[in-house]
Order: sequence, then C-alpha cells, then structure tokens
Amino acid sequence: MGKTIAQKIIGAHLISGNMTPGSEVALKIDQTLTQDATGTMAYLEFETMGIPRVKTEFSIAYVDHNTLQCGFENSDDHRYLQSVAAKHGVYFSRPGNGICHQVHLERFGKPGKTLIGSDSHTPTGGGIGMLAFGAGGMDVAVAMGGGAYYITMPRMFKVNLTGKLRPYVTAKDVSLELLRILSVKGGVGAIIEWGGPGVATLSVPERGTITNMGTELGATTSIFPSDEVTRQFLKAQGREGDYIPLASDPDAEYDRIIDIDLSALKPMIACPHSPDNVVEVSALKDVKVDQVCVGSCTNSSLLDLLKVAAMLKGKTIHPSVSLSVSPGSRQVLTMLSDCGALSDILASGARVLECACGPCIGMGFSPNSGGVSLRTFNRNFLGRSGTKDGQVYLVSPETAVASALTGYITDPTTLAEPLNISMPERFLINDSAVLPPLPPEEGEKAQVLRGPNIKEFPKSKPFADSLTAKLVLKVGDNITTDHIMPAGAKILPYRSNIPYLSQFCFEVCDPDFPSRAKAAGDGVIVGGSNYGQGSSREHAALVPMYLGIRCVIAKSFARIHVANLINAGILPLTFEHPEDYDCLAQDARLTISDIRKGMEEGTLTVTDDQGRSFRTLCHLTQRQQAILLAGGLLNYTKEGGV
Ligand code: MIC
Ligand code: SF4
Repeated sequence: MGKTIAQKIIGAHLISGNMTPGSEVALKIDQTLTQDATGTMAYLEFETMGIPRVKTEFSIAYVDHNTLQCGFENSDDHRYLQSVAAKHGVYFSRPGNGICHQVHLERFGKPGKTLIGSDSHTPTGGGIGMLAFGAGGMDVAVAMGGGAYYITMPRMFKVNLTGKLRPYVTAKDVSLELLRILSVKGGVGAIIEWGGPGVATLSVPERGTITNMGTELGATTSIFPSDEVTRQFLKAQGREGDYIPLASDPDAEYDRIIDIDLSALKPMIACPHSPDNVVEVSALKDVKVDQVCVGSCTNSSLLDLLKVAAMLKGKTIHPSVSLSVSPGSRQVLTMLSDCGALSDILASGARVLECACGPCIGMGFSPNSGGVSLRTFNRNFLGRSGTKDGQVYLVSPETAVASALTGYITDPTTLAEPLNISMPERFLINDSAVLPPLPPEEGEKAQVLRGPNIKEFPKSKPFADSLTAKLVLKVGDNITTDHIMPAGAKILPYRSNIPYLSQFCFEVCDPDFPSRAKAAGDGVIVGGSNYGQGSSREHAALVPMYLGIRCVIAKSFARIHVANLINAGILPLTFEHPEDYDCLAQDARLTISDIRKGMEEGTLTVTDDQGRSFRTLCHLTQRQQAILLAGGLLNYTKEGGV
C-alpha cells in the first residue's frame, strides 16, 4: 500500500512502536523551537535533566510573546532564556525578530524533517513540508536532550483542493471553511494532508496560514507536499539546499477525504467565541466595527502585508475604527519599509506594532468594552483579547482591511480594484538577530542568569493505589487552555512563577476555583468533550497540579493537553458512558480505587459519597502508566525512565 507524506516522514523517524492508528509511536526529533511564554518552563525542565548540550540537529528559543517590559519580570525571563540557550547549544531569536512560526518558516524549517515546539501552532511548519507538532514544554525538553517524542499514531485525512482562489478570497477563508465543515473537534486524532491540483496555486505563506489553523481543528498536525513552490520559496530565502521533494504515493489511503473547490469559496468569518463559529462575511454586513488587528502567526507574512498595504494605499481608515498591523518578522517589516508599503500602511492611520504576537495573546490592544474587534488571528476564545465582553471575529487580512475602511464588516470581494501582488524572487536575508550558541567548552563555564521571577518548579505526588478527592469544579464542552490558565499582559509575565499564576486559574469560569481547590487538598475536575483544546501551555496542567488537582474526568480530551496532564502527574479519565457526567455535582467526594490494576486494564471505577459508581476509561501506554505512578515525567525521568 502507498504511503501518505506524514507516514513517510514518521516511518523515517520511527524509534519504536508500530504505525497502526491508535498505537503509540516514538519519533526522533530533528528540530525544536520554544517561545518565551512556555520556554522558561521548558528550559528549567531541561536544566533539571542535567544534559550539558542539546542533541537535536537544530534548536532555537524565540522571544515573541512576552515582549512588553512593564516591570523586571519579562526582561529577567529574556535574559534567562538568552543565557540558558547560549550555554546549552540553542540558538536565540531576540525580541523584535518576529513570531516564532513566521521566522521558522522563513529561515529554519526544512521539508521532511521533524519539529516539535512548545507552542500549539508549530504545525505551521507543515506549510513547507515539515512534520511539525505542538507539544508541552516538558516534551520539548526531553526532545532537546535527545529523547523521543511519543504520539498516538494518527489517522490520515486528506483535503483535496481543486480550482484557484478568486481575488480577495484567501487561504484564511480556506481554513475557516474547513473549520465550518469539521468543527474544533473534527481533526482530533488525525493528520491533515493537503493535496490535489489546487495546491500548486498556493504559495508557502498561504500554506502556512492553512497549516497554522489546522491546530484549531484539534488536528495532530497538518502538512503540504514539498514541491516546486516550496523550492522557489526556499531559493528566495537563500536556502535552496534545504529543499527535497515530498509527495504522497498515488495509492496512499486516507481515512477521510474532503473536497474543497477553491474557485467556489467566499470570504468567511468566525464569530465570537470559537474559531468554528463560521459564516460568510456577507451575512454580517451591518455589524459596526470598533477595532481591526492584522498580524499573528496566521497572517503576518510579507505577502499578507503587501496586500494590506495595497488595499490601504491612498485611503484613510474609518474614523471610528482603530487599526493595528503587527508584521510577523523583521524580514517582513524591513522589506515593507524598503518598498514603500510601510508608508502606505502608516499614511492610512494604522498603528504599526512590533514584530511579535502582541494583541493575539492580549499583550496590548485589547478592544473597548463590548467592542467588535476583527482580527486576522486564529483564536477568538472568550476573554483572550484582554476584554472579557469584547466581541472578537476572525477574518482574512483582506476582509480586515475592507472593514477598517468602511467601519462595518465588509466582504472584500465587493471592492472594485483587483490586487496584483506576487511573492518576491529574493527575500532580504539578515539573521543578525538570531544569536548562535556558545561553543561547548565556553558553554560549560557560562553562567545562567536567573531573576527573582523564576520560582521553584512545583512538586507532584506519585499515585497510591486509591485516591479520594473532592470534585472542585465541573465545566462544560470545549474548555480551552485559555479558560484553565488565562494569558494576557497582566498574567503572562509570571509564566515561571506557578504560585502567583495559580490565583488566576479558571478565572473566566469561576474565580473562586483556586481557593476552593487549595482548601480541598486532593481535587478532581470534571469536564465535557474536547477538554483542554487550544494552546499547548503546560501551565494549564502544572497550575491545577500545584492547586492539588489529581485527576480530570472528561467526555474527551485535546491531544496536547492530555499529554501535559500525564507529564504533570494528573490522571486523565474519560467517561465510559457520557451520561454519567450529568449525575456528578460539584463538591462530591469521589473515590478511585485499584488504580494500578485499573490502569493496566484500561478501566477505572469511580464511586461517589452516595455510593454510586461509574466506569471510566484510561487508555494509557505502559510508559504513561509509569509516568503517572511516578508522579509525572520529571520524577519518572529522574528515576531513570526513558
Ligand atoms: C497561544 O496562541 O495560545 C499561545 C500563547 O501561543 C500558546 C502558547 C502559550 O500559552 O504560551 C499556544 O498556542 O500554545
Ligand atoms: Fe503568538 Fe498568537 Fe501565534 Fe500564539 S497564536 S504563537 S500568541 S501569534
């Protein structure tokens, strides 16, 4: 039987396991990336492993999330990251150099290689034919130390593209259309491969937009073939030598095939507060707009911003709209400036922000109270913008600009002038903001600079054979890691200070949760389906663990979060009968007995204080069982586990 692209790359990186969907495979990882908000934790974990130098082909630490320095905290973290990276063989991308996924695609991603990153949008690398996964910081630390990355072998989906996008209809609309079809749960357990004759019409940045947003489908990752378009892109980045062709075999088999005709697509928009709440832009034409933000790792490439500039040229944005533009990288910003496009953006009245995540993670530019904000980003979860009653919509850069000009949500295809923007033949190459690590002899002696913001890593407890704990929180479906551990300018600087962060755990759902959980001692959380979707932040597991949470029982889990729970030593259980969810009430005392035997058999019985019992499933590999019994991955590794 023929192979898909992902099966070929997995096959070439397989350390152990078999490639039948559902079984565990251990993969060799070629490259790692971290960003600052998750990176401090990842390097603290790496340091505890005691390995002097990373063992990957290439590892890099980006600073793009916590760039505002409103106090010493972020500056201290940046110094820590720079020094720990230099010491241990990791490249360091300085603050201002750009958003990790954009810079990685431009400068370091390579077709056919494996990449894991401590950020859920790492699959952006699939735009260049990499097999790239988002992961928790601990998994990245292990991979930096040369350890394998374990995943459940996914099913293979194919999106078959035909036709060609019409003017003002974009890659973002393709992503939103797929979210409309599949929902935020539709990609769980699958790798999405993009194929068909329409692929050749899409540039690498457009492919990157699509693989980036595959994360919102819950997919393990997404990938495009590596073809002539990829070669041209790499050549324009001065990296033609990194090109290899990659395609699936003609007789490769897929578990599901979805057809999308690019020519028939219309501009789409995701309404508050979920990326799959998608309708056609034209359906919302009377909605007044307060704020428009262009940028984020989804839509901040040079191609995107040249289009934005062309649409704004000679025009002024609507007086009631505030427009921000955050270029994805210094390369993008410099090239915009060199060709005059930056002046067109500035002359329109837009505010140009730094090359960083910025408003996407609530680092400034929060909307006004109840304000309507159109964003070219990938997530519009409740409260993520920093304004709890903000109404955030997700759109393409073209829809964003059309709306910024009119003051209302506007379908850009109603605009008269067609855009004629193409990819440059050569990008401007200047990697001076990427600092190489110290040579090994110097690295050994180098000092790591730690500020007072870095607090001790919380200790998790090994499991005894039975657990009695209080049900401290019951939540519904599609709980995101932004609900569990919010981000934003006020909290993000404390990503290496778990005790401080813990005050904000589940703040949007139930501000009393932290005090209740602490008072309860051992606690359980009950969730609906797709619990833990969204960001890869392991803080959404470490903080509940710090607050005493020992177990989460849900209807289903998101992939990265369940791995983070296990790494943090929290037992993830799935209801065998989802109706049992309805019978559970907050404050119940739950007992789980015969944990060791139940883990081996894959089912555990939970009994409440009324004597009612229900069964839960825990399909854990032997390694995962051992990690949990040890009380988390760090304890397991210290005890010699691999
Ligand atoms: C996000 O988009 O939610 C983030 C911020 O990039 C996160 C990582 C984090 O929480 O630091 C992600 O996507 O993994
Ligand atoms: Fe940064 Fe936003 Fe991308 Fe996350 S989704 S990496 S916060 S730009």
